[in-house]
Amino acid sequence: MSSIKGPSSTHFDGSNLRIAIVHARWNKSVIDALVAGTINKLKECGVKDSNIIIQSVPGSFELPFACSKVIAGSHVQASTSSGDLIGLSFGGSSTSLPSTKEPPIPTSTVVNMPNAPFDAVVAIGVLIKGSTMHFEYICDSVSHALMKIQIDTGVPVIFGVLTALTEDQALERAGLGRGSEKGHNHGEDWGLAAVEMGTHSKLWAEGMFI
Ligand code: DLZ
Repeated sequence: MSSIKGPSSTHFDGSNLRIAIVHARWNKSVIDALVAGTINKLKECGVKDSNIIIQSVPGSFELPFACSKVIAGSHVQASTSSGDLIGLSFGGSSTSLPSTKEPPIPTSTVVNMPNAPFDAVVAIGVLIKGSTMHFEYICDSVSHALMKIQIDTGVPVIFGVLTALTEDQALERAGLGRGSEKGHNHGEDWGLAAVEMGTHSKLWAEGMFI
């Protein structure tokens, strides 16, 4: 029997949106699939490659701080006079759980600073319940903090944090199920939600309620 869960479909044009993805690196295979699913949908909605900015942090607990800083930084970028400026490039994004790979070393490069702040941020993390209370504390604090950031900044923060009781649950929510049921990649929903909320937010800020 098909499920009634999930939002009904709509289409929003993301071609003039700038979106940040901030993801944790714990539980890498699941994270990678979710980030890929998010990017696929952003692109399908017309968001340009150059307008998708990806940053990573060690774990989900770091997501609220990172989202807050990334939003603030994009306002600084936007208010900086346009033209080529010296910026920092961080290379590839996803690493492993907790990564044994060296984090990318920022290198100084000439970049064209964009003149628009982020229209939405997608915060992606995968929390899998262990045998301690760690899971409960992180789930609770991260979800509250992400909600507070979007309300305080006025920039939509998409809640891309999976809170799974088992590894199998996490895999299925990224479309990687081990059994015959592969599940659905929730990253796709988050990409669509980012474009929808980014579009709404831009229009609502102008008093347009289409
Ligand atoms: C410590 C920890 C644990 C036990 N589990 C997870 C997890 O399942 N998913 C995740 O994203 N992060 C986990 N972390 C790391 C914390 O989020 C955080 O990075 C560290 O406590 C350092 O602040």
